[in-house]
Amino acid sequence: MTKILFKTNRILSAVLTKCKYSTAAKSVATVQINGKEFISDDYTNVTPKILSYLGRNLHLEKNNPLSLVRQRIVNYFYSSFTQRGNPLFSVYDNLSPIVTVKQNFDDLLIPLDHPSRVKSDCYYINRDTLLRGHMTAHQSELLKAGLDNFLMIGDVYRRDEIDSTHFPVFHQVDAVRSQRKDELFHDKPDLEIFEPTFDPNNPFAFPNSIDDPMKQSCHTLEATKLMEAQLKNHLIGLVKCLFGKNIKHRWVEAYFPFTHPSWELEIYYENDWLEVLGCGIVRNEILASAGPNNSIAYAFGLGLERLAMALYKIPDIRLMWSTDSGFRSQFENVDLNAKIKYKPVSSYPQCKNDMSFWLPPNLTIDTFMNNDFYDLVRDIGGDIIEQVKLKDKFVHPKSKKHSLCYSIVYRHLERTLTQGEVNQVHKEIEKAVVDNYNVVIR
Ligand code: FA5
Ligand code: MG
Repeated sequence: MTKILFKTNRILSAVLTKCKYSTAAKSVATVQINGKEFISDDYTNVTPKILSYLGRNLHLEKNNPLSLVRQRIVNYFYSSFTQRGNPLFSVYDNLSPIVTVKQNFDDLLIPLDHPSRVKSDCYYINRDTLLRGHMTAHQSELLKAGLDNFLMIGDVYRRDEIDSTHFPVFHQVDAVRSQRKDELFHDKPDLEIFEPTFDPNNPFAFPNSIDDPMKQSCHTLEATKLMEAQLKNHLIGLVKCLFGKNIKHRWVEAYFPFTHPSWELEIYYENDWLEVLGCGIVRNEILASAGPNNSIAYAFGLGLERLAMALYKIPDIRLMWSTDSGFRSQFENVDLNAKIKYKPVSSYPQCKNDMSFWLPPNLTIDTFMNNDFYDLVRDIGGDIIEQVKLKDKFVHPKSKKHSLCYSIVYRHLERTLTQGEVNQVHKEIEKAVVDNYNVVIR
């Protein structure tokens, strides 16, 4: 378990160090990551616990289920797309997860008021820099570098709920496939990618509208439909390659600011529909700003954890991080395409403890940030936190004081926790909650 002191400000105490700049006499708080220094500000919300996941690169770790799924996906793309015998796609799986707001949002046309930007959903290092929330953050820079077919694979960071399928760090594979007219319509030379009213050499001359649900106004319907057919065919091919040809799937209309039209692919797994990826036709503004102004592209992003959990029947997302040999050996030196079913090493019991507190007058049950609380619990409890759930909200009828009750489920994946041990961690969390939010434990 990580032991971190939380005094007045839990971030300041552990990640930030005061340093003096020679030019300015004022002292500035900074965040140190891998020897690099970032000046912190009111947006800083990365925690020591979250920063400790940087560099683990589970997707590249030998014998990790995520790595096996990654290799199968890369192989599928290598073998499906070749040019004169060489793979068409290039793979980027070692890009730094520290990105700018411009990369993660602005370059992808994500509006300033889009919910994905808010502080309570992202891990910001400061106002300009964050841990990427999706691999799409690298799309523009790779297009600018002149690439047209590429995969981007890596760890992404989101502040989210805590349960068996959610962890604040997960892994995505993102891809872009672009084509020019001669490739897309090689046997149909009379068809065009762009509408005659649109001049691809002057792409910003008229606004590219997405009002039509079928296509972007700059594209022809034929080009959009052919790209959609190829995109869907390749992705269905991918899930069939992973899960077998009988896998049930369905397409759901979706919205992403950086693609239009957009879809999500769901597979039927254990009696329920599971969303595995988002995709669509890349907004032409992004392509045109990044360079290629005579092509059309599709893009997708999928989550490796969901696929690995479904493929190998892994019941808890935290297991991906396990270094236990009982877990790891099951994925050692295996044939990539072999059917592996994870055998639980043993299922250790859960311990449940509730935590109720009165909020101070400056907070209400509606303004109290659940995600801040989840991070704090995870920071103190570490990986033995299996689930945190808001159980009850309450306003006292007379005193008008606001109260919250959370249930915290503790479970160690590799041994039995004693109630005494859990109580001690629970007490430490209570103390940190009191110190950070000025609450009164009930
Ligand atoms: C995105 O992240 C988009 N960038 C995907 C995209 C790329 C769309 C390019 C269009 C073009 P979304 O937030 O839905 O979208 O996440 C994509 C996939 O990541 C999901 O389908 C799911 O498989 C996985 N994923 C998302 N959130 C989680 C989570 N909390 N835990 C595990 N996997 C997740
Ligand atoms: Mg989604």
